Amino acid sequence: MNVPLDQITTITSEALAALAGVESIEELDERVASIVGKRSAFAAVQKSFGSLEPDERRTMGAQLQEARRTVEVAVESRRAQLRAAQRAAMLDADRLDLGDVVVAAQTWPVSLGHAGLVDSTQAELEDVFVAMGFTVAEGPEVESDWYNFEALNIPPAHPARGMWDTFYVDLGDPETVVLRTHTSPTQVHLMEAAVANNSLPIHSVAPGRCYRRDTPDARHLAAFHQIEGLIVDRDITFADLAGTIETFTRAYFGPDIESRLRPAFFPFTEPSAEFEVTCTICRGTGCRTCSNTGWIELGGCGMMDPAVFEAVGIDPDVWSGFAFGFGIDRCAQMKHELSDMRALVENDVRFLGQFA
Ligand code: FA5
Repeated sequence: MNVPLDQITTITSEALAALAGVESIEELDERVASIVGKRSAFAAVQKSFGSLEPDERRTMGAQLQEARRTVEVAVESRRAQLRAAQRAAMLDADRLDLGDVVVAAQTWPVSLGHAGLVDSTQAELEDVFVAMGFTVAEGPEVESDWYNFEALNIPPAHPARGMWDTFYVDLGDPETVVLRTHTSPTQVHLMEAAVANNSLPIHSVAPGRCYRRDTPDARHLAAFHQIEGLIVDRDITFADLAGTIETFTRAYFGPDIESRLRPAFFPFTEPSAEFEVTCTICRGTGCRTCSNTGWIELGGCGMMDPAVFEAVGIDPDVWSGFAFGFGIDRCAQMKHELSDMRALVENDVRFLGQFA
């Protein structure tokens, strides 16, 4: 009987049996030295080969190495099995029971989100003007100098440009493309289109975003919204403008809010006025929001200046009209009594949630 060969067979079967009994990767790491490493039966048997004849020692050494490799492969295969089982157990523990989610959704109301206050105010303003016979138009937020200024009777270097602190876009010649500072350039687009399509008169409003290099404060933002109004028709007078603004104020704010028009200057309207309402924060007694005046300016307005009609090819002897531009954010601020306009852009869910 070949004793060393029997020994190798025996220790190999014992090593494989020991491996099969290992239950975890940690246990495998602890026991691997005694199964196949320096403390194993393989190491002991190898030492005993010192007493064999050289030829037999070589043959038995090769057999022992092969047996040890077999066990090493079995160790790695057992390690892979244990890792897969560990991962499956982890996934099982993490599995989400959809039944639980449904129950959670029923007991924990999930908010669906809603339009922001500026969007909903814009929609309300559009509704009021549509009910008054206006159609709703829109214009681009990036404008050429011509639309934002020149066609509105504000030539280059005119001191009135100082009324609007402008963001310029890095396109074309310097300072020829702007982020619109107001919605008034939409007037020019509407009139040009009406002339091109021979579709005068115009009774339109055009809401949209505007940009100014204004420092945000209680009544100002750098990106804000206006709604422009434009009437071009025959025999339009200042009384039509005043009546339109009065009708709008009552429809949007209700009968309790007072409004007034104060003389003002805009290069594209003559005469021009500023439209103000009683400050809803202090009800007219004066506060930080209205700079202690008791009034808040909502917009500008006036009768169309003949120079603007001429710039777009409308005959001022036949047509007359008026325009206005109200701040949408200001309307929201006054309607909902917000002492600081910055609340509209701070994204505080406690604020937003009040307007669901
Ligand atoms: C204008 O922008 C003129 N285009 C209005 C106009 C239109 C006059 C048509 C005549 C005919 P003004 O700069 O005053 O005017 O702005 C009008 C309104 O926009 C202000 O009363 C205010 O309600 C709002 N507004 C202006 N700047 C800001 C700002 N930085 N943040 C929030 N609202 C603003």
